[in-house]
Amino acid sequence: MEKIDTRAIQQLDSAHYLHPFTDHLALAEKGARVMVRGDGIWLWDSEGNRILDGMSGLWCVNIGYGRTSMCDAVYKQMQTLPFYNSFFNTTNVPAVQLAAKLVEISPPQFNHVFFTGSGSEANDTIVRMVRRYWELKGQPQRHVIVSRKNAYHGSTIAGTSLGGMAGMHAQGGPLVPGIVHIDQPSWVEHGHGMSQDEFGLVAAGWLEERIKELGPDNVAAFIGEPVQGAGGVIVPPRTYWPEVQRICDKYGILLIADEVICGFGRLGRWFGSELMGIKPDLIAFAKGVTSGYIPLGGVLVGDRVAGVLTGEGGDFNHGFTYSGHPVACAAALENIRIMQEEGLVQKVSEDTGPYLKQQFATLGEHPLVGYTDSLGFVAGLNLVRTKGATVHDCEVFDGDDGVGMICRAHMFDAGIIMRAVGDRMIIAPPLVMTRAEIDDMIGRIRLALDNTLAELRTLGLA
Ligand code: PXG
Repeated sequence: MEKIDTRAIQQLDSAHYLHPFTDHLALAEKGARVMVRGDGIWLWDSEGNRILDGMSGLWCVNIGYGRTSMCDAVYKQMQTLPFYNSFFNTTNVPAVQLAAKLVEISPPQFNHVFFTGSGSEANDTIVRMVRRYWELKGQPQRHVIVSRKNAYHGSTIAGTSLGGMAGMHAQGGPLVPGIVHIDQPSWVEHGHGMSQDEFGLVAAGWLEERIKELGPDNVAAFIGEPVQGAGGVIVPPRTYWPEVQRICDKYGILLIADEVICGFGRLGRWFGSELMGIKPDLIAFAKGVTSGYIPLGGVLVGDRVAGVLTGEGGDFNHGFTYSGHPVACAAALENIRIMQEEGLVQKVSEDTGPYLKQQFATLGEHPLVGYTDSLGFVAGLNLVRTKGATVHDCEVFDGDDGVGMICRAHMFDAGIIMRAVGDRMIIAPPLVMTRAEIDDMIGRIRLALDNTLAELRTLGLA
């Protein structure tokens, strides 16, 4: 491979490239890491370092890097028809085939798909679609959407408004009106003195309280990630989602699952909703649909909404140039074919997911780790100053000490990418990861934890 001048790329990067969610002055000082190649679960940077990608790119490279059949599928489609739109009574073959494929692999209430270019656009579409649904039902006042604090639903204005990230809400307002937030079902944060199962019911009860405050006739929908991803891999108690479903049914409000992370095998099912035992009316997807090889997102539209939109709605004045992009859809078809051929969803459910759970839990013995949990192919651990009998008895670090970021740097040095959310360290590895690769990953994490502890002792923080 051609030799890359890292410094020159970093200088051009600082001069011209505005990155997402980045402090550019700080980045310019150290220079960005330049990723140049991927194969399987591995990445290489421009300095020749090989790094295990514990985050699947950004929760998306489910089939791993370097799949030549993905390149072939995209190349072939680009040669045949690189683009055509789906407006004005036209369609294209890959978009139609993908819609049918998604209907086949999704829960039975889904028979329609709307395509977008990203997860954020999927959620924007959902906001407009649920409000349109209630207009058509003759209840336009039903426009309020209930979401959760610390949720992530994207970075467009509607995605930001739906999400519950305080740091995002603080910038670039005003936000989209008619969106409210209840607390997240984080047992670690809010469940002191309760069993997980008890807490799950309490947390779902916050939804019912809020619906009553708002007046049930004003509430359009509830939206949540089956497992909160960017918020720090928050796995809700198993009692939570069924109770949320019961409450939504009781008041007739729509249930939306944002499966941008949880979809396409991440939790050992095609969709996380199946594992949580819920029947959402709408599902947002993106990321894993193409394993990130090409941008694509969309909305699975359940029969309840699709029936009204298509049956009574006339034009729904919404859509994107790239809705149903033939090349992106061809990539998704090949991605799903690979996942099916290799039985990746089943593998995560029955083999490597349980193995990851078992091995990840051993990290709980480390003196820095106060709590671990995992589900399918997501996992997280909490870094603490002193351990206690339960996570609620641990002494945590001062948020300003930046312990998570210190740990993250040691993870890189140990050749693994792990994401820090405050002092919680999380992973979402490619679904192709083998048992031997899980062992390798856990070894690297353990080494990085040891090195983090040593540095914290030197700094007088531990
Ligand atoms: N919903 C969920 C649940 C997501 O995780 C989006 C929507 C938005 O998708 P797009 O394709 O518009 O980015 C996401 C994206 C992080 C991180 O720091 C997570 C995401 C994006 C960027 C950073 O973990 N998830």
